[in-house]
Amino acid sequence: MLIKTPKNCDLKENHVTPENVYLNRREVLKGMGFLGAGALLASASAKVNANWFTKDEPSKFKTTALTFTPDANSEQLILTPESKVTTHNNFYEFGAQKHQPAELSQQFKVNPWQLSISGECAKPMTLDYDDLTKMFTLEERIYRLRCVEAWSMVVPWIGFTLADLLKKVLPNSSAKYVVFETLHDPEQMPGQADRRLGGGISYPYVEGLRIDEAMNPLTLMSVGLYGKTLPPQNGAPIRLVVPWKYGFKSIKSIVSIKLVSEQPKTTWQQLAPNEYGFYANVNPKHDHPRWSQASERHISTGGLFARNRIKTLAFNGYGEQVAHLYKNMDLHKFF
Ligand SMILES: Nc1nc2c(c(=O)[nH]1)N[C@H]1C(S)=C(S)[C@@H](COP(=O)(O)O)O[C@H]1N2
Ligand SMILES: [Mo]
Repeated sequence: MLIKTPKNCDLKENHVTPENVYLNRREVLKGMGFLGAGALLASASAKVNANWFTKDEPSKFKTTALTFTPDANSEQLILTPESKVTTHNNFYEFGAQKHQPAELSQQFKVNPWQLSISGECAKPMTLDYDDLTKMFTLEERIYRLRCVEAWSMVVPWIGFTLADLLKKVLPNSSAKYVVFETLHDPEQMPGQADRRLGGGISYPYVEGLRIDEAMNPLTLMSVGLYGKTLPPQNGAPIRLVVPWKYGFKSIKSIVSIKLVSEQPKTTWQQLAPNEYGFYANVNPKHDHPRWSQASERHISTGGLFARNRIKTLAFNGYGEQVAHLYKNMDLHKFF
């Protein structure tokens, strides 16, 4: 695998180690007598105690290894540690705080799964769970991910292009836009059952692309990251990744893809149309009404006290591949 990992010595232990591993390690040390009663009391939170006194760990979602072609063009990008990619998430269906999706999604059922591709096309179809990883040759794509909240990561996704998928259903000439929908299942997704936990969004989460954006070779349907199937918090079993747009376009846990003739109303645009546009192209020159988009906090190496402030790039650095899609458009009007 052609994956560049940051040097561990740059990072604080509790920064790079998933929390359950971190806590287990403490348990081992305690068992060996390295941590005395003082240490035990000092960190006595309910959660840690539960881990120490009962042997049953909260059962964790199981991912499986994938076979894929490594990213041949991995550039100079340093990957964000896997433990950050899978614990600092936006997935409001599992809670609107960054740590909640990883905590509240581990029982999420992804198999069986059905993804329908329908609408303005000659051959609509439905994929089941096995199709998602078996229908196409999987490839790795190392992409920058830029959230509209002005933080960013670098993630080694695995998947296939949306173009390859759409070609299978034979879109017709009325297919001008593509609409995506996330699963709606309040029993499994606590943020859909509790408006406060779910950040006040009305579900299902909906996103959309123009057909030429959807067909661009950068636009990825991702089924994995870091060599394995996606964990639920990152959008298992299949999610979109559009690297030149703000992260909210990259909709997770998709059950429906529909080819349509009209521009769809998308979740964030409907919630606050003056703050979140349909296009949502990363643009350092177009500020969010409540904050600047000129720079971003990069989540990678550097530990807790590093500033990690970097300049935001137009189209998140992918202008060469996508700027032509917006040639005659006013990017302040169509933000
Ligand atoms: N269904 C759904 N998809 C979603 C979101 C969400 O809340 N629900 N959040 C979006 C936002 S704001 C971002 S930044 C990315 C984050 O993806 P990651 O958690 O894998 O980094 O997912 C996007 N996809
Ligand atoms: Mo985001």
